[in-house]
Amino acid sequence: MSADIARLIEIVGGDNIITPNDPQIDQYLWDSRHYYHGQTMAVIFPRSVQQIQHIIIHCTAQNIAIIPMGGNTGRCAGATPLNIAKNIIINMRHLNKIIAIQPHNNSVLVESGVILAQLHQYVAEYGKFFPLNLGSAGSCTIGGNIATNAGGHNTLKYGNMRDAVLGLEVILPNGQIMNDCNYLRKNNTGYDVKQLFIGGEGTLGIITKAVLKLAQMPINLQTLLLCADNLDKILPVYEFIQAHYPGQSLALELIPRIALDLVAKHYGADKLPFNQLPEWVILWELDHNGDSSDGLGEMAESGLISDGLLAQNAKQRDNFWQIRSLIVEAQAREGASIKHDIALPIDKIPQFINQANALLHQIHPHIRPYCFGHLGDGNLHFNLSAPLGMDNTSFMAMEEEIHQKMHDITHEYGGSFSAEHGVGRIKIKEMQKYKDPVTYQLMKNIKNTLDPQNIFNPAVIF
Ligand code: FAD
Ligand code: 2HG
Ligand code: ZN
Repeated sequence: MSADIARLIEIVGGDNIITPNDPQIDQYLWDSRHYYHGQTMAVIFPRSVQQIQHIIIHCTAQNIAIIPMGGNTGRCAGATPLNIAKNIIINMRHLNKIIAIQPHNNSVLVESGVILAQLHQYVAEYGKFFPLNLGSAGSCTIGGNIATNAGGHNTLKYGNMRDAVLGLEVILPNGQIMNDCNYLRKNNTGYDVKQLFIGGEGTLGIITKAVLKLAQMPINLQTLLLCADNLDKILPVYEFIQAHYPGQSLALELIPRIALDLVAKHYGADKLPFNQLPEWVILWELDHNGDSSDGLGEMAESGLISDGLLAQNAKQRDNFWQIRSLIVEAQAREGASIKHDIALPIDKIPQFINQANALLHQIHPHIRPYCFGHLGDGNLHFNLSAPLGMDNTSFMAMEEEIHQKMHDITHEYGGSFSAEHGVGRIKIKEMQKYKDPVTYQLMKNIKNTLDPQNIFNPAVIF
């Protein structure tokens, strides 16, 4: 056993570490899509902040890279140790206590290994609502949500994870603990340093605790599927909803027919509540003190939608949401996919989709584009599956060219090559190409100041 492993065992105990001779280790070496595979000296499961502090001090002294890991559901291989000689993974799953809720302050203090869905359940018992919601809620952690500044379904009304964070505790690369567990809504006391760790993708330290903002539980939640015959209807529907239900929409999710076909193919046509599949569906969820079927009627009469369904009960609501979340799984069943997680000005979305589809058609006429996502905040998941009959390797050989072309036009539209999933280890080239150079240099300066040895998540973001 190496001296490093002996020291790490001394810190956390032999039961809280796994090393490469243990076959269990493999699950921690893959990214969530099972595309990227890394190597590590050890996966460590600390049980206290002090243990993490000691691990960091040891790793900094010995130049061992540290990869923070939450639920390992991230989409950019940010928690996967690729091509790094000496590294350990710190998995946060044991730091999973909800420490205290302050119902009158609408806030909650949690350890960063708390699973998102557990927080949802816990605060619901107090009549409170934690708005961040993602398809991975059952396994992603609050620390991972903060480190990626996760977005998800409810950004339209509540913003990203950043908007939910009041305070943080972070252990820095030099082993110091930054205690900024602030509960205040107003606190103008110089630079808001915690913002660096939100969306920092584990490159500047480990988030150990967070104070999060809660909302009141929506009491009149209504969930609808709106069917549109063509892409030109999408913006008018969006505008109608914003004008007639101002501030009430939580989610507006876009689903193309090709994705519905895929859900039917893999999970059965009975998952879909339509007689005939519409070209486009908008999944709309709102908190509205009235009957939103009035709006449905108006949209249908004015020709904006061809049909619309209002969920009549919780089971039907779950079914509507299941259709949306099954798209990701159904596409995985089709084999390799080339993914784009892009943000666009909302009013440019239909034009962008048409142009991107034309471009993809030129690259290969039979690429299957599954363009779905968070219409409400302008975030498309423009994910591609291989032409039928093409093997994964030949398809993935086109990945770089396709990424370049798709991200170039995204940039031309004033968009971003990463809306909510981050940069991780897989969008480094895009960072160099599209990020404003002065901002990029400032980011590097910050990294060098906080982590001069490049211990934390080397080769993530930069
Ligand atoms: P991990 O994957 O473990 O880590 C992600 C990054 O954060 C890594 O760089 C890691 O080093 C760092 N990190 C993790 N914990 C810490 C910590 N305590 N301190 C410092 N750094 C840390 N994302 C969205 O934004 N919106 C969606 O709608 C969405 N839907 C998804 C649906 C599915 C089915 C899946 C599989 C993923 C989805 N994701 C989505 C991506 C992913 O779930 C989020 O990025 C999530 O926030 C990652 O949390 P995690 O705990 O799994 O983090
Ligand atoms: C979603 O919105 C997620 O479903 C995942 O962000 C998308 O894996 C994906 O491409
Ligand atoms: Zn998403």
